[in-house]
Amino acid sequence: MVCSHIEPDGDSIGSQLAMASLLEDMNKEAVIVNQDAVPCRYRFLDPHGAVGDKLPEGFSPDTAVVLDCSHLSRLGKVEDLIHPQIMVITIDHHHAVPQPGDPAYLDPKASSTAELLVNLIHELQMPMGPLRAGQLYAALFSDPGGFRFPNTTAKSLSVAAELALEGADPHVVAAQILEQRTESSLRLLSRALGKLEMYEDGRVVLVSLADEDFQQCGACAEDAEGIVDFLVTMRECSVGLLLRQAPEHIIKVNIRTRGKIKANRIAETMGGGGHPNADGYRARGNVGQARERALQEIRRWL
Ligand SMILES: [Mn+2]
Repeated sequence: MVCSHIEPDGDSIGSQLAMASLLEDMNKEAVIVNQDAVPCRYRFLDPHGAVGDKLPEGFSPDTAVVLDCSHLSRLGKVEDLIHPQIMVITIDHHHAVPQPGDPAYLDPKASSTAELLVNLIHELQMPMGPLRAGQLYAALFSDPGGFRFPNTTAKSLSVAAELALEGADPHVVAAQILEQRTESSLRLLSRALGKLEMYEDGRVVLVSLADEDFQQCGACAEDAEGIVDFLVTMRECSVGLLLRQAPEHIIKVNIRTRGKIKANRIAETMGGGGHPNADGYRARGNVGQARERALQEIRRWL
């Protein structure tokens, strides 16, 4: 089984699809399992619905390939499928915690998990092929925010060029990932921009969205994607924060940062921890409490 973190992103989905097809080419039966569904913007990568949320009846994996996931707890419910007798292969570009005694391929200097998979394909002397090239290109493109974040490196761009030569279409991938907004997501963005809160002379820009904001825009949770990225484009801003009410007194906090301040440093102390520029965590309580705690933590790092 090939699994990745809760709320999977482009690097998760693209890398998982490429890994599963690689395993199949090696005559291994591979199933992709994630707790959460493929976000709309990455569904073009999985037209046949290969990414599932449970194992098929009678399928008992002997190996779990865990991609782009810094800790098994980040698998959510999928962690329960990993019995002690299952070998866990960890492949990640975060500071991941591998299972003791099990194989791992970790490189925190790599731009993305996809970049590591390209290296692995070379090492195994397996063919790339246009399908895998497209999946891996999408992952490689999306993790550094469309080649904008600091993890955009000469190496990742040269891997991107290689994947384009192998048949990935950069224009199609960018258009699918960045230019497929729904009306409801635009309405939600407009509502969010109407609720801007500035702190620390604009170095922190915050928006909190309640259930009624989503309802009145006809928006779903996924429509909030990209709002926090928009906040951090303001000239003075170092930290963009989006607080979203979720059921059961949970507030989902999304953080984007730029400059010296690191989103994962802020998120780590609150139980998150992942990307240096884009991270998140879940807080208990109401929006006011979540806002205060987040601002308190951010002021330590500003
Ligand atoms: Mn990643």
